[in-house]
Order: sequence, then structure tokens, then C-alpha cells
Amino acid sequence: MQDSADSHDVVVVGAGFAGLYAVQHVRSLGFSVQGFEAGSDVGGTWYWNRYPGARCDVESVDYSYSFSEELQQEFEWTERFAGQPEILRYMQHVATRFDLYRSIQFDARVVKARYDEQGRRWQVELESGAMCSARFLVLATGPLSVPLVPEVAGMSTFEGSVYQTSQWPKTEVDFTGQRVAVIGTGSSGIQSIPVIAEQCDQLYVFQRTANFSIPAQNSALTREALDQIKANYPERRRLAREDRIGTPYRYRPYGVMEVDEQERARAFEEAWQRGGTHFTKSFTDIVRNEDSNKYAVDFVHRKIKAIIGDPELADALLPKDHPLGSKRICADTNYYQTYLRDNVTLIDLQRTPLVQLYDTGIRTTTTDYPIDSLVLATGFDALTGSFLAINITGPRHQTLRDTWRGGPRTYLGLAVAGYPNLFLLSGPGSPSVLANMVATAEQQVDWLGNLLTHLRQHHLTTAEADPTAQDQWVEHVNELASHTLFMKADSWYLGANVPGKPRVFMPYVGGLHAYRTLCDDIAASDYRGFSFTG
Ligand code: N01
Repeated sequence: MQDSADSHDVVVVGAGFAGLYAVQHVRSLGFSVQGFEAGSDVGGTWYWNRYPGARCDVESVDYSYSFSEELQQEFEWTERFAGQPEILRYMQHVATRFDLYRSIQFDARVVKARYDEQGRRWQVELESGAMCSARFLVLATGPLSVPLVPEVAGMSTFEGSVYQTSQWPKTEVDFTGQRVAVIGTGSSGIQSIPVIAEQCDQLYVFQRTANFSIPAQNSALTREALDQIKANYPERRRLAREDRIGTPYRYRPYGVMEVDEQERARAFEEAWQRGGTHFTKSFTDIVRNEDSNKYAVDFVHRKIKAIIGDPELADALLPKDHPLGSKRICADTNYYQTYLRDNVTLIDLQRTPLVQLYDTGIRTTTTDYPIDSLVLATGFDALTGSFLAINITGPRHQTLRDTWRGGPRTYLGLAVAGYPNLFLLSGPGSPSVLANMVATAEQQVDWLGNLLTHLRQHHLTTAEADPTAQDQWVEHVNELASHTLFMKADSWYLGANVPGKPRVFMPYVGGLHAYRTLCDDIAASDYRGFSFTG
């Protein structure tokens, strides 16, 4: 690498919720900041995932920044769970309101970062070959941003259009009059299938594994409801901060087995009516106790059977291979009802596996399905993919890819031993995807801002995680996960969806509230577990 042309206190990579707030906050503390974003605008996940039906599964009034009272009072969310266009508009509004655009370069993909031991700076290289340097490198590249494209035989021979949900075109895709195939029934598939079905002539859904989906129960936010939320925002945010998943709701503070059958039925029905991710919060032990989980599974199975009617079709849609909540639960609008439409066919790949694509269609072991368009809702190289997509080299010429060969190792999900002044947001080992991502972003960025200020006040140059503290943290994260049902699913939390990826449970399951307390405690004890150089 050549000498840098540009130098900054902090480089932030990524302009999603975490990166955007990092630029705003660190700049407000008086550090010079340069943001880089591969997309042409802010948004991160919400910039790329423009597929039909994309919307958040945490209520928008909570899935939004709390750092500015003016911001939360002025923005008018129109739905309980906002769709992608509205979330993107919100993020653009934030970037404009806080004058963040001037600090971020767009269409600028960071491809390399090398720590220069002598200068104690990160040398950062873009895809264009442009370079800059920074004392601190903050990777806000997102836990779900590297798409996973399946290797289906004959893909190159297919003459129709191919769309990836997480790389959806900016211009409208019109499926009118078309025969469409969707591969994948995770959250992206489950959200897009009902919307595509309404537009196209014929939809074929290729399902390898049935997933649990709870109706989101989305609705428009009335003026009255929004005013009430805004009037109580401080309390709402306080409750969210003290919560395991960073939302303000509290339900029954006991386990499924501690109540009788009637109460259980009432609780599950209430949770179903509240919708989406609220379901796993209905009791405290749904993802901890196998017997409790079975009650929840039975309830959802009964609901699916009641909606579908046809026993054979219902059976194919029943998730049976993993406990409820051990894979990310999906939140849908009319997902199961969509299979009652005449123009929708479910293909169960467990019975008739996919063989190949051919010029005009897709083939299973029994049938050829002629199609015009193929939609891949096949997921991501989650939690580590976006960090490893950057070629990161530490001071001893070691690469992050080699350091993590056996699986990711971090301290607090924020720092990596051997890589001074490198900070990950929503990294493996932090609550990340198991909590409200906006709340986790604010917590981590605030904490990081305090650390950078601490360094400045004490005339320190570098902060680096101690290997022992990191080992203990990794052990703690694994220990916590081992007491949950998360280990019983082949999920992307464990890297199970990527062939050859080390099977390590990556997120911290202790909850955002516990994580926040721990991080604050570490800061209060002079950043226990970090070493500093002056
Ligand atoms: O990806 P996924 P996603 N042949 O990995 C199938 C967040 N998110 O993009 O389970 C056939 O969950 C795969 O099958 P299987 C949310 O955290 C949130 O849907 O591996 N099928 C699976 O069905 C979510 O969890 C929202 O057997 C293949 C699907 O593709 C995360 O993003 C909306 C295949 C992938 O499901 C990821 O969700 C969207 C193959 N070769 C996303 N390869 C909100 O609601 C893969 N599959 C906020």
C-alpha cells in the first residue's frame, strides 16, 4: 500500500443504522470522521433489501433512534411495522437533519485495511484504489449484508430474470403475467411471497425447510396512537433499554409450565394477536426449556393447520426440525393464506429435491416448472461475512480471516485481540441480531464514544482487547448459548447455512440489558480487559 492521501481520527465503514449513528456521535465528540458506504445512499440493509414486502419486525417507534428527542418527536411513522421505503426515508431524513451526508462517501466499498505499526494507524483502501488512514477503524458493515447465492446446477443456462432479495433492483420489478419461482422460505421469502403472489400469474415456492412464522398483525398507526407514544417516549425508551431484546414490552414473567392449560392457551393467543417477534416473549422460557417450547410449537402448528385446512399441504408447511425461536422467527402478512390461492404451488424440496435450472425453467426430481423469473431468498453469510469481506491485516501481518479460521473470537463483540483500534459494531459475541438492532447500535456507539474520549483524555494512542479477556468472553458467550435451545437448530446464528463455515454460536444470548450493564461496568473499571499504549 502507498502512503495515505487522507487522514482522519475515525473511519466508519457502512452507513446503515449503526454506521450512521457512529458518524453522528463520534463527530459530535469532536473527532474527525470519514464514513464509507458501498451503496449510493444511506440505509445499509434498508438500502439493499428492496424486495416486495420488506418491512421491519420490531415496531418502528422502537426501531428508530432515541438519541434525539427532537427527531423522535418530529418523525411521523405511518405503520406499526414500517415498510422498507419508509425506513429508508427515515434514515435519509436523519442523514439530512444531522448533516451526515458531508461525512460519508458513497459508492465507496472498502476492500482492505492494514494496521501500520509504526504510524499506529489503519491504512484503508477502497475498491477504486483510493486510500486514507485513520487512528480508529469502526466496521459497521452489518451482520446480514453478504448475500448467499446457492449453487444450483444450470444457473448460467437459465434465460429468464434472476433476482436476489437482498440485492433487489432500484427500479420497480413487475411480475404481472409471469411465472415466478421463489427459492427460500426464511424471513425474506416469507415476506415477499404473498406480495409476489398477488402480482404474478403463477408462483412456485421451493421450500427446503419450513420456518415458524407469526402474523405481524401490522396496521396503520393512528394519530392518537402516535401522539400517545410520543408523549410517553422517555418511559418507552427506558423500558426498552432495560429489556432483553431492546423493546418496551413485558409479558408474563414466568415459564410456560408454571401455569395451567387455560392460562397457557390465553397467553399464546394474546401473543399471536400481538404478532411477530412478540410471540417468543410470551413466556420467559420459550427458548430455554424444551417442554415449554413444545407447547408453543403445538399452538403454532394448530394455527397453521386451521388456516390451511388441507392436511397434506399443512403438513408440508409445519416446521418440525427445530424448536420455535431457535431460528429467527419470521413475521408475516398473509403468508400461510397465500397457499390457498389458485396461482400458488408449494414444492417441498425434502420430497422432491431441486435438480437444476434449465433455459426456461427449474427442475426437481419429478417435475419441470417453466418460469420467467427466479427470486433467490436464500439468506446471508451472517455475522462474520461482512467483516471478512474486507481484507484486514493486523500489526503482525496476521489477517482477520486467519485469526478467525476456527470461528470468530472477540471481546464483547466489539474488539479483537491483536487488532488495536479496530472496533466492530454488531459483531459476533454481541447481542446484535438477537435484539432491536437500532437499540444495540446506539448502546455500542455510545460506549465506543466514551472509550475514544477516555483515550483522548489520557493521551493514549491505542486500545486493544487482551487475549485472556477475549478467551473468557468467548467462553462466557458459548456457556450462555449452551443453556438455550438455539443450539438445536441448523441456523445462520451458528453458521450452519454456509458450507464449511465453523459451527460456532455467534450472538450473545444474555440480553441487551445484561450486555449494557456489563459494558458499563467494564468502562467504569478503567476498561477492564483492554490494554492501552500511550
Ligand atoms: O435468509 P434465511 P433470509 N436450496 O437464511 C433457503 C433478517 N431479515 O434472508 O432453511 C433451497 O433465514 C433456506 O433453506 P434452509 C432476519 O434476521 C429480517 O430469509 O437452509 N433452499 C431458507 O429457507 C432473518 O432471519 C426481516 O433449508 C435454500 C432460506 O433459503 C435474516 O435476515 C426480513 C438454498 C434462507 O433463509 C435472514 O433471512 C428479512 C438452496 N440451495 C430478513 N439455500 C424482517 O422481517 C438457502 N435456502 C425484519
